Amino acid sequence: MAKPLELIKVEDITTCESTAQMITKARQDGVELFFDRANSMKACPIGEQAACCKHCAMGPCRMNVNSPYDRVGVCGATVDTIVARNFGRMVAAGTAAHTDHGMAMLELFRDVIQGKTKEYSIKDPIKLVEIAESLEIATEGRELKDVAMDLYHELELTYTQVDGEIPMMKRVPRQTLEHWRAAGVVPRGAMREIMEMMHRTAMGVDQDYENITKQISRTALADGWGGSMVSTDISDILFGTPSPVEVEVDMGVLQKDKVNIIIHGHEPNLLESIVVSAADPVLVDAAKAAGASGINLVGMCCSGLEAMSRHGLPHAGNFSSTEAVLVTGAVDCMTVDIQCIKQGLKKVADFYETPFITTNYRAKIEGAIHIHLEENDPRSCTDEIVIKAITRFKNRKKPVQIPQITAKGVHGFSYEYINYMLGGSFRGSYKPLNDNIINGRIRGVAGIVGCTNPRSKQDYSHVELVKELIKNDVLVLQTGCSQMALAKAGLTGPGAAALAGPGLAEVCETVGMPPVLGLGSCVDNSRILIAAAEMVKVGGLGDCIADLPAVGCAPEWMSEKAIAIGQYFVASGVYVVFGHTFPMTKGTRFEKHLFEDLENLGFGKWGFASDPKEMARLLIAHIDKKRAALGIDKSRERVLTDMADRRSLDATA
Ligand code: SF4
Ligand code: MSK
Repeated sequence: MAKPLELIKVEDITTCESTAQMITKARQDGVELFFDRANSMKACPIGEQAACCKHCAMGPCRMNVNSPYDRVGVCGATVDTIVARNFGRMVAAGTAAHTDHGMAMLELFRDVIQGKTKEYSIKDPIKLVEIAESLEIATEGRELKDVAMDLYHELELTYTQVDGEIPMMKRVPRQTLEHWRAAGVVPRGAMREIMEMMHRTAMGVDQDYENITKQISRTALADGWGGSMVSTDISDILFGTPSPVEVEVDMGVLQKDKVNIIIHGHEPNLLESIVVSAADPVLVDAAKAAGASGINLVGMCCSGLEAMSRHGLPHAGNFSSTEAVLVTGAVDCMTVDIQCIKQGLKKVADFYETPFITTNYRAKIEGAIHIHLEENDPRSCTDEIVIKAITRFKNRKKPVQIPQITAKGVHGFSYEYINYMLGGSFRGSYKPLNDNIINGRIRGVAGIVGCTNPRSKQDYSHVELVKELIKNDVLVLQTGCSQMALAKAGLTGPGAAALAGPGLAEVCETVGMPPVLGLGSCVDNSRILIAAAEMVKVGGLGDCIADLPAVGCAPEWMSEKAIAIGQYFVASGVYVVFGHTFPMTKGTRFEKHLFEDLENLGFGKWGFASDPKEMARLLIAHIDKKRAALGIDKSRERVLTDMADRRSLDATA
């Protein structure tokens, strides 16, 4: 039996004003949201520290988190084995999610090349050729279709290669790759790595936490430099590589007099087709005949990030706001594909009489309408979704209450655009970035990414951390739900340069960029890896990724995908700090291995902090350590954000 709901103050749940208004309304309407469930269901203290094993029927075996070495499992497994196995399975699950997504994109690419799918086409042939050349596929004088087919076969190995290095290893900086070879962590195909990870973590197999960690790294690298990277590259080739676009965000983008359709999930093919359906004059006329002034397509979560960066569509909010947006009563349909889709959405959608439509055979939800998106005929699915939304608009009965809050920002940066932005169209280059890091105007680079979590005040850590970093001249790259937290707070526009330290502000002004660059969805973290590889290649900042004054952080993470992402950055040489919680038993040798030893072995390492100011302190200290090692350190004080800064942000928002 769940405990009775204890209502906590809305201001303690979220810093997103729209979401706060909708939580209040949901309570008045008697609708339960995931914030309420997080409040009433306390996390199991043993599970929270990953100290429980249920890998066989001799257990489950629960370790003592206060004194982790006072017992072992029935089979004799130590706490280090148990926690490492649990961590490994999280990485395997996160890697599986990204690689399955990537493989679906690759299959779509194949069908487009073979002419089986006519609804999509190759939008960025230049990127296709660049990726082919980076993998040493001949392009000179060949038909694009032939190059594309060779590229397909080469990239398929990312998933299926049984032995040997996957082709994407050609994009890894030489010294980083040599280090991986020496450490025995160069990935084979993701299917093989995930299979081996699951095998080695089964009862009675790998019971040496250091050896398990090697497979954890290998599996994660098959994600970051494999499945995720293919997903991003193929999405760009098929749907266009993003370039900066000004976008309106927050729940105020819903329009009372229009048919509002929310797209939520991760794969771009659903949204690419629905964009076409929503612009179809027949359907627009049908919407008008129903009394609407038009159709308003709005993105959420990572689908929304893809939609805004490729089409400039408005974005209503991140993971923690997907139930809350339904409470407006203004959503005429929510359609979803894969990942981060709460089952609880169905119940909230039912209350507000909003059609809730799943479209992917891998992600059905009990009771939801399922309209399968057939890749060879996506329009029949997306047209039907639009028709259902129009019908709901026509029959709207629930009162509509839309928070009148919006913000504007610039999104849609990519590795390629940063290259062009910094170096100019004729000789795009990361050299100006490296030069500005070497001369100290930019102190370092931080990837601030990841989810929001109902057990953590929504958006708070993302925003406070990023403010702290830019004030200290750290250039911030963003993906996933974190990007939307900053967008709502007004920190993704050029005006945010007013909050940056003098060096970073000068660079932003000269180049005309904000200090916070949004790079897309959570699968697009591979863009940050490629940017890091380019920084190494350009020179002056060491020989491998581990030498760069670069760090990563997911302050409010929740998904296994985030753990896989964190691990592929750590294995690539980056210091990664997570906030909110960490699936680790404190005081164990495995904890020391991840948080200290890996760095001494030439990788990056993990860190943890629950307060954003402490996260910033850890990240900046690491950047300064790397700068000192490179001999480019200048003594400088860390500055803290104060009330004057807050007022200046309000003025720029
Ligand atoms: Fe317990 Fe060992 Fe079975 Fe895990 S594998 S449940 S520790 S007996
Ligand atoms: S959607 S994985 S909540 S970033 Fe990519 Fe957001 Fe995290 Fe899902």
